[in-house]
Amino acid sequence: MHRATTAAAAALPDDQATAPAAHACAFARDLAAALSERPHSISPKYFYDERGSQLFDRICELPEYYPTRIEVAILTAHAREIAACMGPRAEIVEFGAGSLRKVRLLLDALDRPARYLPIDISGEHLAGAVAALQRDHPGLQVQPVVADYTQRMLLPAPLPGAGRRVGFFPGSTIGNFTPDEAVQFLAVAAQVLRGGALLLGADLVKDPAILHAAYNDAQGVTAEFNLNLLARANRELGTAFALDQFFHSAFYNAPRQRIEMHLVSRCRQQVVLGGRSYQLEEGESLHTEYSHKFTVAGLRELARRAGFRPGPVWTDEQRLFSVHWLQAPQEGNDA
Ligand code: AVI
Repeated sequence: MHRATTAAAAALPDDQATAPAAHACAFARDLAAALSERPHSISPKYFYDERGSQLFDRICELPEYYPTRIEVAILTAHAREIAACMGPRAEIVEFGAGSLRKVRLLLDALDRPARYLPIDISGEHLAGAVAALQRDHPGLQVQPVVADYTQRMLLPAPLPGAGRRVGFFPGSTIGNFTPDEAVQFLAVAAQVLRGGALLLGADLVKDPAILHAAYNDAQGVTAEFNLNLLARANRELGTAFALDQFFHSAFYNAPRQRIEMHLVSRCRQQVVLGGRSYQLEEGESLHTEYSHKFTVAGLRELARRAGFRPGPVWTDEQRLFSVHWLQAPQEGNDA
């Protein structure tokens, strides 16, 4: 399974990841809808086939793409304080089978972590990584939960003697949702984490030049990542997108506090999908991703609206990125 161990895999559940035919069908349906409607827009979940996940891993290593590096630095610098918030025998619930590198930072600092529950639409892909994790943490149980974490879900009952249940949603994947979707996701998280907390990574509003560089890297990896959506359609759906007839566009929309990624058509062209022809005008774009940026106060307000009580926040010195401790409602509390 391709979305394997990238933080991006945590992004947006690719609902039919386990059934390739059904998956191609959903992709075809959503791409057809995107090409029929104006403005054209498709979910960023379609970035993450095997090639897209590899490209995202490369993005995370780019000098311009600061979020991964800074979040890891924050988690490293504050691991002991975070572990103190979590308490002994904590159970970590990761939304998306994300980067084991990040969860390892927590596990290494925790007092006898009891269980790691990565929630993902596909349960297959953790197998290899899990064995190594268990070797390093012999008391740790790893139990993947196959579910769509944007929907209300049932988690296994806490282990006897387990401590607090803490959700982990790093990478600022929260920013790939619209604000309404973000509140909806947080409300689901608040329910499943009742009595526990959520540790959430959120990218911060900053100098647009830094943001622009992060999404328009000099090596063109982000451009290739964006264009891979069309390459994937050619591979899986038999379209014949001419990749050189599109260009990557990523810009900061300051009033909306978000990076927008688009694929812009260089000319008037026809695209055939499922026996139907769609026309794209010169300069017309297919919107592929939002990456919202937050203020600390704004993120805390979003969390409050979803039922969390915001707690400590950790940031780097330049306030590029933030990690939030959000207290979930108590058991039996309807809030
Ligand atoms: C996965 N997600 C948080 C990344 C982001 O920054 O929004 C995806 C990405 N898109 C372009 N570069 C990275």
